[in-house]
Amino acid sequence: MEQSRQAPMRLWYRQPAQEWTEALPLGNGRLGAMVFGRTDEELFQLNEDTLWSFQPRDSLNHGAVAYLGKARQLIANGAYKRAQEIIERHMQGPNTGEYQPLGDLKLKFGGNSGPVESYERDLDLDTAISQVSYVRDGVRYTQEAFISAADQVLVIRLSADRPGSIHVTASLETPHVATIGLEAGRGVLTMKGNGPVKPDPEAAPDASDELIYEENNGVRFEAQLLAVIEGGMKESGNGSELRVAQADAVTFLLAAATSFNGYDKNPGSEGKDPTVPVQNALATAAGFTYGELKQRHLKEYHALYSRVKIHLGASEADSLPTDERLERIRQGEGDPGLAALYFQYGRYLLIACSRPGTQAANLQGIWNKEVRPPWRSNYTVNINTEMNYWPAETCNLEECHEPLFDLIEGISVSGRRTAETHYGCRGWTAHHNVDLWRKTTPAKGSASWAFWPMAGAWLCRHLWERYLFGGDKEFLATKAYPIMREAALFCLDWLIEDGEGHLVTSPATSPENIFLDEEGQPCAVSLGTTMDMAIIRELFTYCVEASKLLDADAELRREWEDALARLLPYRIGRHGQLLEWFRDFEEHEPGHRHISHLYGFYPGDQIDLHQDPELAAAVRASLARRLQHGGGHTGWSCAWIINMWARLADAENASRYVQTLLAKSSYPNLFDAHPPFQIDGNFGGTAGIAEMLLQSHSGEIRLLPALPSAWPDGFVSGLRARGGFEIDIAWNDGRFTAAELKATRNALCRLRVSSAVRVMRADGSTMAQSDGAEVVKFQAVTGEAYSIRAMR
Ligand code: FUC
Repeated sequence: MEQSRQAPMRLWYRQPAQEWTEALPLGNGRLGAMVFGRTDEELFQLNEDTLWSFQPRDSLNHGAVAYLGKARQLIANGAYKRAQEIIERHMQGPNTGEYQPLGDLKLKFGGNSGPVESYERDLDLDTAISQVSYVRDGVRYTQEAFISAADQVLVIRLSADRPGSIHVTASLETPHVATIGLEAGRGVLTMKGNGPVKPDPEAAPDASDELIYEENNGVRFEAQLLAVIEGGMKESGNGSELRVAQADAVTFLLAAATSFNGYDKNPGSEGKDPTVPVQNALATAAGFTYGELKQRHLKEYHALYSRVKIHLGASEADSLPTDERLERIRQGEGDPGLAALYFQYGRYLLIACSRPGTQAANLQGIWNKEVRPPWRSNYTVNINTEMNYWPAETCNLEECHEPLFDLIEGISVSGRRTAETHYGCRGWTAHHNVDLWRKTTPAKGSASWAFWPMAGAWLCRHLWERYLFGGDKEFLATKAYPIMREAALFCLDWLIEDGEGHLVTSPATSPENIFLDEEGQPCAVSLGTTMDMAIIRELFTYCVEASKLLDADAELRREWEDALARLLPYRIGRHGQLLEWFRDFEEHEPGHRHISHLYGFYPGDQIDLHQDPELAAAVRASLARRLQHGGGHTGWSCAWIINMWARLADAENASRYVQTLLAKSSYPNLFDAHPPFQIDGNFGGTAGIAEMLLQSHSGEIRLLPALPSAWPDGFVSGLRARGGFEIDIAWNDGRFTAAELKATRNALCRLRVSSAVRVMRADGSTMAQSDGAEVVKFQAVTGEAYSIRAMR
C-alpha cells in the first residue's frame, strides 16, 4: 500500500511551563525528567524508577485465614455489612511503598538582562527530543534535551548563535537526605542520598504511615552531572555547583542509579553500589560527541517508535500550539490531528517509561515530583496498571510490555505466601495494590478496594495476550503458562459452592463499587461478583487452551473444564443491564467510575458484539446507565469507555469520548488528569483509538470497526492483530479503501470489513472475495503479505 506521510508529531508551546503538568516528559524507561523550558532558571525534575520508599518486609496478616469461614458464613446469611467489618478489622494488611522523586537539576542562566523574545519550546515525538529556543539580547539560545536508552544518560545541549554567550550554573537538589558536592578532580557534581523507609511497627506502632530516614536502610541513590564545554571556561563555584562562563556551547550529561538489588533484598544492607553504573555511564557517554550521542539515541528510539504511523485528518488547528488546540477542543471544535498526536504520545510515553529490564509503569509512569504522591504512585492493579499496557501489543511496542511480565513473575512468588497465609489456598494471588517490593497482601482501608484477591488472575491475561499476538510457544511454555497455571490453582481453591449448583467467589467485591443491602446500608462485600466470575472464566479458558497447546496437565485441565461449566453465569437485571453483583442490588453510586462488570466485553472478549448480541445489548445498557449518572468522570474511566464504544462498534460515541478525554481529562502537556495526573488514561486513550481502527478478537480481524465521521480520511500503519498480523489500513470519505496484512505465522484469517473486498497475494492474484458478505476468509501463510481492496 503506498504510504502517505504522517504529519509531524509535536507538542509545543509559546511560553515556559509554570506548572509541573505543563512541563514535558523525557524518559528512557528507567530515568525520567520533566523539562520546564524556563529562561532564567531552567528546571529538570528527575526520577529513577527504583527509588521507592520502604524496604522488603513481611506484610502478611497471619491471623486473616481464621476469619475467612466467619466472613463467608455472614455473607451466606446476607449479613454483608457485618462480613465487611470482619474483613476490614481482621483480614487486611499494611499499605504499599511510595514511588519517590529523585530530585531537581537546575540551570541558572547568567549574562542576560533583556526581555525574552521569539520563545518556543516543544517535545518532538518523532525524535524524543525536547527543544527550547528564544532570543535574548540579540542572541538566539537553543536547548536540546533527551534521555538516551542507548547510553543511559540525560543529555542537555545548550548552544547560542553568538560565541561566548553561555553562562550557566548547574545545581542538584533532592527532597531526601543527601550530600551534594563537586568532586574537584573530576569536575563532576555528585548527589548521594537515601530514600525514606517505614518505621519499625514495634518501635512506632502509631506512626503507621510516617516516613523516616535511616542509615543502611532504604534505597540509596546517586546522580552525577558532568559538563562538556566548547569555548569558555569552567569556574569553581561554591562547592555544590557547576559553573560555566562564556562558552559557545555546553553539553551536560547526567547519570543516576540506586542501590535497588531486587524486590526481596534490603537496598541498604544488601544493596548494589550505585556509583558503579553511574560512573560507567558517564565515562562512556563522555567519550562521544553530542552529535554521536544524538545519533545513537535516535537510532535506538526509531527502532520502536517508527513502527506505527497514523493520520486521522488535517485541520487549521494543526499549526497551533498544543495548549491552544486543547482550548479549542474545550470549545467543542474538532481536531483530528490532536487525536493522532494523543495516540502517538501514548506510544511515546510507553517507550519512555517501560523498557526491557526497567520497572513497569506505575500510576505516573516514571514521572513524580512528590514524596507523598497521590495513591502512593504505586501499581494499582484493579484497572490502572493493566490499562497502562493495553496499547503495548496492538500498537507494536511488545518489548515495552516486558517490565509488566517481570512484575507479574515477582508477585507470583510473593503472592504464593499471600494465598497460603491469608486464605489457605494453593497457587498465588495479589490484591489491588502492588509496589516495587512486590507486596501482594491486601492494603488497609475500605474492603471495597482493599479486599480483592483477583489481581493475579487479571494480570495473567497480559501473558496470554503476548502469546496470542506474538505466537511464541517458548514464552508460553516457560514464562506464561507456569504463572497462569498457579493463578488458576488459586482460583480453583478460592471458589465455593453457592448451594444452587454454581461456583462463586466469597467474599467478593466489585472494584471499588458499593451496593445497598435490604436495609439500604452501603456494602461492598458479597459473593460471586460479575468481575470475579469473568476473570476466573477467562483464566480457566486460557489455561485449558494453553495446557492443550503444550500438552500438559490433562488432569488439571479437566478440573478447569468442570469448573467452567459451573461458574455463576452472566445475568441481566431489571434495567436491561449486565448484573454487577450476584443479585440485582440497588447501586449506591449508579455513575461509578469503574465498569468492572463489563470486563468480559473489554479488555476481555467473552462477550462479543456479533456472537452474543443479548449480552452485548446488556453491556450497552450498563454503559449507558453509568454515563447517564455521570460516569466516566476520571481520565482512566473515560479511556475505558472509549474502548467499550469501540467494541460496541459505536463510532460516534467512541469519538465523543475521545473528545471528552482531551477536553476534560488532559493537562496542557497532554498528561492524563484523573485528576490529579495519572498516566493510565493516556495509555487507555491510545489503546481506544487503536481499537476504533482495528480489532482482533473472537476469531476475527475487524477493519475500521468504529470509524467516526470526525476522521473521514486517513490511514494507520503498523498496528498488530492477534493471530500474528501487522496491518496497514487506509480510508477515504469515511469508507474503507485498502489494507495490507503481513502474516507472521500460518493462520486462518477471518476478516470483517463493512465494504465488499477482494483479497490479493503479493503477485496480484486473487485469494478471496467477499461478494457482499461481511466476513471474508482466507488461509494466510507465514511471511506473506496480502492486499485487501474495497470493490466499488
Ligand atoms: C483506583 C481508582 C481511583 C484511582 C486509584 C489510583 O482505586 O478507583 O480512581 O485511579 O485507583
